[in-house]
Amino acid sequence: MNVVVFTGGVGGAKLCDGLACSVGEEHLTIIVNTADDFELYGLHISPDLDTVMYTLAGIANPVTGWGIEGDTFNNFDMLARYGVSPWFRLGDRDLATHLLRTQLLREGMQLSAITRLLAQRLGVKARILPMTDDRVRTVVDTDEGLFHFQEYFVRLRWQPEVRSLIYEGAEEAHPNDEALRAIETADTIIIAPSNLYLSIDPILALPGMKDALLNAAAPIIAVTPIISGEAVKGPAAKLMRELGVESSAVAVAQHYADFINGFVLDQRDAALEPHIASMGIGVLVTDTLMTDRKARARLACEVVNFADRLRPEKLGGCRMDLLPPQA
Ligand code: FO1
Repeated sequence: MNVVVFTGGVGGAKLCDGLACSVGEEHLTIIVNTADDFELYGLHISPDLDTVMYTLAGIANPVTGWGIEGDTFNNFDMLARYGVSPWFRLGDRDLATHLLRTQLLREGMQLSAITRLLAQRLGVKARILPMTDDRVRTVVDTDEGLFHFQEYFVRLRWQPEVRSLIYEGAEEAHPNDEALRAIETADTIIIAPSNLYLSIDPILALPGMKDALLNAAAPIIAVTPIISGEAVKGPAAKLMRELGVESSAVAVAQHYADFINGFVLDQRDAALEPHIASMGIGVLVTDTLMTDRKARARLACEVVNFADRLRPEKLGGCRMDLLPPQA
């Protein structure tokens, strides 16, 4: 049972956590967006890689979803004493990740190898794969000018009106080979409830990635990031409206329509099921809000079993009765 997930951001990491509980980390390959990566004080920061890694290691900040639970910000306070207060806050423990990653990159190690090392050291058994080892950066073209992703997302709290998105470097980048092989041999492929433009599209923009999905034997299931026209968290719905797209689950299904076989729709949008089904896409209607770890595992189990129903031959899906008690 090889499950491959495309993810970025906090919402996607929650589903990965649920999948780790329900199908088992050893069966999980997570392909992560790195176009949010960011340099600060000379440190290479990979927020989406760290959010998935910390979440699976059980040390993620449960309130923000990013950074480390219980982390302190003494470094931040000392910077403030120097009259410097960066709008991007790095926790003291979180700093260790950036220091080590940056040092290993400088020594010539690839981001994928570094990620494997850090995840192993945190006891994470799932395979966490950066979408590429090359430099790809999301640039946001807005009514207030061009901004790098973190400036738009954090400093400007995604308020500027977006005209277009550029995935700088995507055309020249090479998709992670291990990710391409994982897609080829997957039993199930899941597009997590991440931001379609900021987390998933940068991965799909890599040469060969979309073809890999189109040629995949596995059923491909997308989980909606939009419920009742709004995002669970973040700018997805606002971006859709600014890019002239209706902010609905139907529009998300349409965005992925050329390569998905199934779509997980939130029960609050059950009325949209016939419209999505009319696109030739299987639809699972369920509660997609992951309010706690049990909800994450339940949703993950439903998604995998939904994929099994869409796949001609049966494969052992996951069973709620097998879930570990702490899930
Ligand atoms: N998001 C914020 O809104 N404010 C921050 O100060 C901030 C710091 C930060 C540090 C490390 C890290 O891995 C993530 C951090 N994030 C912060 C979240 C980050 O902007 C987002 O996780 C992604 O880039 C979007 O998914």
